[in-house]
Order: sequence, then structure tokens, then C-alpha cells
Amino acid sequence: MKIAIVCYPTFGGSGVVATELGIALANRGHEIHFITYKQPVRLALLNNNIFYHEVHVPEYALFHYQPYELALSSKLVNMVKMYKIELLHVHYAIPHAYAGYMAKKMLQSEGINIPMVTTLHGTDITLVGNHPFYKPAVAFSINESDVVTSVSASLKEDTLRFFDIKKEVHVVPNFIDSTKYDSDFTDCQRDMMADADEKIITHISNFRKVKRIPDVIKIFAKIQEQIPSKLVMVGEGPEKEKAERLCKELEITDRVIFLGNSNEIDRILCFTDLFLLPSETESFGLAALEAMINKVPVISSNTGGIPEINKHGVSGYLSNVGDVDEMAENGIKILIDEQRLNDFKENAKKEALKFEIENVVPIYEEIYQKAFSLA
Ligand code: GMT
Repeated sequence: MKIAIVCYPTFGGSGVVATELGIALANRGHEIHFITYKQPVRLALLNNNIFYHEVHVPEYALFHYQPYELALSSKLVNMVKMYKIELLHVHYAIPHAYAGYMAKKMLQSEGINIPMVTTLHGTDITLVGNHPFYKPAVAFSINESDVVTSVSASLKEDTLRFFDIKKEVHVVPNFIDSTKYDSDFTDCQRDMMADADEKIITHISNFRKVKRIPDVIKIFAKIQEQIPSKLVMVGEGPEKEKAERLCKELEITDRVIFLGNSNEIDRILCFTDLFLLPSETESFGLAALEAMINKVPVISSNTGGIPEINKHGVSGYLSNVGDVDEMAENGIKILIDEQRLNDFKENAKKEALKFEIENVVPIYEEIYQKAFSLA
């Protein structure tokens, strides 16, 4: 099958999922065309089955806002015609489903019928898409998609609650390729981060408000009072400066390492003992799943789709959003006892394996067949 994948190419769960899915589909013999404004961060190599087409938006002084949707839909039309692409799979409703719909209509006017699958990822529904400025366009483009998928049961519920959706929403969970994490790194550089008697606690995100970065710092501040430890903060985003200031206030600057964005999160997770994800909302929590496959237990909030991945008392613990005291207590409970820590580590991996990529990609292939039959 020749499939166009539209996604955000930057660091962020939806782009990562779209890229990993495209690579897995290409490995199964499909021809994949990534169409976006920058080469996706996890897309290292192009090959016979993987193409990348950049959407360029020429700057024009008259435009206060440069029209990306227009450029994207035109690019989709051109690439579908040039490469005889058979299906569009758009990740994240705004503006991808909208641009995809326009491309579909333009192609239809030329006698080309192309099905569109839309995958909803979270903030496109729970935060941004729900805003009155976008809501009608988001609802419209979801309803006009041939097949709609959401990455968790929780996100499906949110979608049906927030929007008037007439389409069936299929839950297809995010996934992990465990084979990538099979080999333990021999150069797992733990001693560069912490002393031998210290535990390493990690948080990875785009440092947006929804991630509750101050909670991450506060949880760690409490844990390190009892357990010698370091906090590794991976990512970049608007809340980073605030986080640095809070570390200063709490006098833990020497215990917190801000690493910035990284393409090698598995190298960081391989020396991590505990992962913190206290988000306000999280449709799935891919970062938690990536931690778990690396045998890292997760202390998280119990919001959105996180309970579908992190199992309370098994792979980690879940608490109400904002309950930093309980999250810290649970973190200490895991870290203080080596045997318990090891049990949680093993359990984390076991739970993560339920989201093995080889079980999920065939579901997307079935979804594509369904889209053909409906288009
Ligand atoms: O979490 C973010 O801020 C990024 C966002 C994205 O679109 O990349 O993540 C969303 O999609 C991910 C992949 O499906 C999910 O794992 C995240 O839970 C979801 N984020 C939120 O719902 C806040």
C-alpha cells in the first residue's frame, strides 16, 4: 500500500508514534511518504520504502499568518498524484485532518478517490481542539474522515463528550518496539550522572504547562530528602525556566540536571530508577511506556489514559493530579527497598510488552482496509 503520513515532526508523542508506525509499515513492505514541514526527529534514514516530502510555506509580507494548511493540502494533492499514493493517514486533528479533508476534496474533483484515516492524540481534543476558535473545524474534519482512531479508551470518551461525533472512534493504543531495547547498553553512563549510592529519577516531556513541571520538581525535592538521588530533566519547553527557578528556591540545583532535548532517551532511561509523570491530562503517556520498556517504574497522576498503561502497585503508582506528597511517598516506597525496586522494574517491562508494536501495526492495516471500503 502507498500511504502518506502527516504529522508534527518535532519532539512530542504524536510525531514519535506517527514516525515509528511509518517505519514499521515500511518494514512490512508498504511505501510510506512522510509529508510535513521538517524531517521527523525519529526518522533517521530514508530508503526505498520511506520518502520524506517537505511542506514549504513561502513567506509573504501580506500574510499576518502564513497559511500552512493551504501549503500542506496542496502538497498532499501533488504528492498523491506524483507517487500514486492510495491513502492518507493524518496524526493530530489540527490542522492535519482539516488539510487532509481539503486535499481529499481537491483530488475528488479530479476523479481521484483517496481514503483518509485520522488518529487523535490528545491535546488536539482535550486542550486545543476544544477551544471555540477551533471546535467546529475539528468536529467537521473528524466527522469527514473515513476512519477515526484514538490512542486510548479515555481519549475516545473525551472525544465523544466534547464533540458531536457521528463517526465510530476506534481505539488503537500507542505501541513500543521492544526489540530496540533488547540489548543492554554496555556504555550506560550512569556514573556521569550520579554517585554509586544515588538513585536516578527522570522526567521527559516538552515542558508545557499540562506536564505540571513544578510538581516534578516538588516530588523530587521530597524524595531526595530521604533517598540520595539525582533528577534528570529531559526536554525543552515554556516551563523550563520556571523549573530552574524552583530548583534554586528549593536549594536542589546541584541535584537536578537539565539535559535539553535528546534523541537518545533509551540511553538515559537505561540508568534511570524511577520516572515521574504527574501530568494534568495525558491521553496516553508515551513517555511512561518508553520508561517502562526500559524497566523503569512510573510515578504518575491517574488522569486520562495513563491508568491504561501504568498499573497501580505493579509497574508504579498513580495518584490524583497535584498530590505531590503521595507521589513522593510512593516514589520513596519503591526506591527504599532494593528487592521492591527490582520487582517494580521487572513488572514495568512486563506491562510495557502488552503494547508490542507487532500486535498494533496489523490493527492499523485492518483500519486502512476498512477506510478503503468506506471511501
Ligand atoms: O504530550 C504532549 O504534550 C505532546 C502530545 C503530542 O501530540 O505529541 O502528546 C499527546 O500524544 C501522545 C501520543 O499519542 C500521547 O502519548 C500523549 O499523552 C498526548 N499528550 C496529552 O494528552 C497531553
